[in-house]
Amino acid sequence: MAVGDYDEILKYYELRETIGTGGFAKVKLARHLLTGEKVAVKIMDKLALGDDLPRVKIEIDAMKNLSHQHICRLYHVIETSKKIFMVLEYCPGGELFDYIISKDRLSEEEARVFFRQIVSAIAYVHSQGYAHRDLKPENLLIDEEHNLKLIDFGLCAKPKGGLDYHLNTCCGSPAYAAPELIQGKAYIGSEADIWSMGVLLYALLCGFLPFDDDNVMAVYRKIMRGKYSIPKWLSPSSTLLLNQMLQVDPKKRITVKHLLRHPWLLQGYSDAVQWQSKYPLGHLDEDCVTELSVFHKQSRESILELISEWKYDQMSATYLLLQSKKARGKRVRLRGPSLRGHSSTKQSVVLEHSRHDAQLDAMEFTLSTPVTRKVASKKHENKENAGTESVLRNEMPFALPAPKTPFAKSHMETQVQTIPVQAPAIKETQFTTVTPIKKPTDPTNTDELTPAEVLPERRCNSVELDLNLTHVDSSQKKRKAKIFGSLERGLDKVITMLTPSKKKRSTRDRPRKLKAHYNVTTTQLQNPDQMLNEIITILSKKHVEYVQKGYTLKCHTRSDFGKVTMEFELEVCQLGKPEVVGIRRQRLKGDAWVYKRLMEDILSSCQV
Ligand code: H91
Repeated sequence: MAVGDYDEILKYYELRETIGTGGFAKVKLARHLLTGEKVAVKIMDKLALGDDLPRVKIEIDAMKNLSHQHICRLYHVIETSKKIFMVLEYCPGGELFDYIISKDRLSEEEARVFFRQIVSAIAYVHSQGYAHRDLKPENLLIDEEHNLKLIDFGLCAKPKGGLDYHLNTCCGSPAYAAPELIQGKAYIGSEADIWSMGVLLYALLCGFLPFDDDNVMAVYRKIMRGKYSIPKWLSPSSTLLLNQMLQVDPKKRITVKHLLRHPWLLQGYSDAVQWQSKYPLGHLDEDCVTELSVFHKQSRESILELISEWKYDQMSATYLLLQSKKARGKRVRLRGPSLRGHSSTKQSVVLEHSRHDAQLDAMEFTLSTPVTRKVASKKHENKENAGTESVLRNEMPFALPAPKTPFAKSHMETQVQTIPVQAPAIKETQFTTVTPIKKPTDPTNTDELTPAEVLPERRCNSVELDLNLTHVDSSQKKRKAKIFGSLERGLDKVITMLTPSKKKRSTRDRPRKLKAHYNVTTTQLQNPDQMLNEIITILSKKHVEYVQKGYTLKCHTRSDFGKVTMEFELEVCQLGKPEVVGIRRQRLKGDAWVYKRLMEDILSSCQV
């Protein structure tokens, strides 16, 4: 991909490493140059999107209308001839899914804190006339303050006549889909969301899914019967609430209105769930407007007018990021062109990060001092886009998306009341997916090595994954459970971001120093090289392909047909107090529950 595709985004943001991939998108960490705030940038290639393009339009339109404390904020949309960039609120805590599995399951108290936030977000979404239709723990992210933010509105719907109107598209992830949706009946979006929330609450409290099997049809049958097991640790009040949400007949299902003051959600709280937005778009913050008018040397009135247009351009982004800065108790100040702090004088400039710099620096995420260009202060809009045909503005026919996430069955070691659950024998071929890894040809994507760049002995071939846990003895099972629990339990501190220069050195010659985090497994080893070698041996044994980059192993699994089914990273790192080696893991692509089992399998084979 030509570097030119990134010119526009690099005017306003410093792009950093890829933090995830969601189906057809790549998500990168970035920094907004004017505010210095971290953001997540979802990057999509228009050509590659193909039939999924309408989904992107749906997501952008929905996110422009939704402004809520528990919904990931959209700041900026940049469309070029080839790419669509969505600049989003950054959530350093990652997915709720990873958090649940790191603790096996959540206590009722902790589940309640999260579930109140989920109910708040969904009540707001429904109040705005939308149904989300893809609620699952992978679509809830944890922010800096340990609050949840709902993402992925690509499957959401806003029926023309209001939410009481029926929908027909069957979408979302099978395991979370409501019975009426699976049957292909016309359904009410809000009722289907309540069912998915029931599945989600079950996953929070149990650490596995209520309706699960190796075979998708079997999952559908279980959903239609509506019978699920009730592990012994579930309290009667949790069981009752789950039963009210997981009613096969949508008319018998509890409504959001009743959820807001349901006794289970009120336990330990004096108030009903607050669902109204704390950040309605109609109200503009005085301090942020003042700072913008001083910075741009324009009257408050003209700034107010510009912000109120809500074009999701640099003006919207700067305002929203200033507002988020203020909400976190930081100074409402805009920076000059240099991020390195040499110059903080306010100038009316459009930042233009040199194309050449981006090419050279992307490898190690260093950013050279951007070249600046003076422009008239009112012309902050990107003129370069003027001639580009906008896909987002065009009316597009609605294409029905195919069901998205493959499902997988979770293993269960607990006593169950209604259904006997056998451990799964998952083979890699049993989950479908996705696009094969593309060779990264865009120079800003140098953090992903192509196979050609890898030493031959560091690569291995894919055969079949043995994720069958039935043959594992119970002591080993306990160890597996511990891998995600143990020391990192409760430690939800954010991995300290390394400065670019530090990063340059550490990713190559020595492991990074990281803080304990729920995505980091603590080991008893002190020698990082020994740990690295051990992981490499296990990966080879499990037929997981990998690319080594310093102490990071970029891993992927393939189906029998050669398609990449899962992508994840394992990084050997150095922990402090006690000074031991840790293993950071991050899922980039693939089914979350299948990933969970693979991680348990790999890490239990290491000396952790
Ligand atoms: N899953 C459905 O992995 C598989 C950190 C991280 C931090 C983020 C902010 C926004 C988004 C993702 C973030 C993120 C996709 C975001 C928002 C919207 C959206 C998409 C992503 C993954 C993709 C990467 C995500 C998690 C979900 C991390 N991610 N680590 N901040 O549509 Cl609205 Cl795709």
